Amino acid sequence: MDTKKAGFNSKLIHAGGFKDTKGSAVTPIYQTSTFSFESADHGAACFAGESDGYIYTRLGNPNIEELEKTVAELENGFGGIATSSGMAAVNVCYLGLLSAGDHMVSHNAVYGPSRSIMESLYPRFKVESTYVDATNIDNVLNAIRPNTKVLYIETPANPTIGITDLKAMAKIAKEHNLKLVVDNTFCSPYLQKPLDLGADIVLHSMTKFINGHADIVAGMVVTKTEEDYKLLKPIMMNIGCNMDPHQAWLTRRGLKTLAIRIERAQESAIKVADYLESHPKVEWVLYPGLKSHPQYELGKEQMSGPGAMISFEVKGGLKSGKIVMNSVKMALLAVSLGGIETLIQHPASMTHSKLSDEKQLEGGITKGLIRLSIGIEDVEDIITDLDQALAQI
Ligand code: LCS
Repeated sequence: MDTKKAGFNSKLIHAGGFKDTKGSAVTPIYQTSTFSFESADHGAACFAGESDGYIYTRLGNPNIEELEKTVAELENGFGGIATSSGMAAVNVCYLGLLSAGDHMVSHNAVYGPSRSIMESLYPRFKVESTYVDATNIDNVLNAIRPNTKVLYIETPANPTIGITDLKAMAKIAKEHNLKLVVDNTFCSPYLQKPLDLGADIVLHSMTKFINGHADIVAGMVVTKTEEDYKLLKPIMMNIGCNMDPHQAWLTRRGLKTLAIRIERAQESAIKVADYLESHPKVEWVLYPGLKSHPQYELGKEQMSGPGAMISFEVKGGLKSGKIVMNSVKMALLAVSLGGIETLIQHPASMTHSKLSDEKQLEGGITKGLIRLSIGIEDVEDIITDLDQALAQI
């Protein structure tokens, strides 16, 4: 079936274009490192790019290709480049788009390692970066220098749930000849399509909502143009941060239920955010679905729903927060997000612990901030669990 004109849910099930010669409803796992050629000339043609045949799994594999085509179609992009992890996707973009002497501007509350590697490793290759609160457009404009080449945005940001105006970022990128790279992990293409809003490249930690079952680590880069695809694909292939066929198969399977998983988790997250906001022991809650979110209107405009990620702080800061984290009985005290189980974690000492206290605070990551990823359990049970945990303070 040609899914180009199909709806999002139909694409989730049928996109990818793989046809099994035996009629299997599900793509078999091509658990192979290499593929035999029909002849020496066929092998040469495969290497010359004159034949579609597969060569070697690091360069391409039916399961990986099916997933790449599916995510690219969901994001309305030219092509997808699957990677072994979300961090591999981040680094494929950094390495492909930045050279010695270049500069990158980014949001000060991106996923911890996306920032810490840029500030610790890339200066060795003479790449500079500036991190600002990108929810304020002027901060981004003021950070741009003559050597700025990339604008790297995560929205909603991990873990502050701050929302950056992607159309405004796309305008700035165009005016200053920058590549706009957007980490769309928190939304998935179901809730936000950065390429439609003007981004050049979108990336994902597919470990999260896209796979959704907390059983693999994976990443994806989707480019809007063939030119950027041709620039970035060889970086993945030559670094060797490719996916494994089984990892790709599991991700493609998880992706089929993306929409119903997000709908369910989001419906619960709205109720959990309301519950937390009205709880007397809670200091503040940040959730795009709450009117109190500073970018509530912008969120409604560029996202089709508020998602399943909530940050909050209890009165009494970290000391009380630890009591909540240590007292939950159903939610897992674990990092990662976007899976079917509710997770709770402490960014300052866990996901963002490699950033200095100063950088954490400048990015809005307070010591007491607790992050929740709402799963698909019964919402009554999620709230009961939080309620008994908050009662321990
Ligand atoms: N981008 C975002 C927004 C992320 O949240 C993560 C991981 C990555 C990239 C990297 O992806 P990975 O290599 O782990 O697939 N975020 C995590 C988190 O918040 N908790 O644990 C991992």
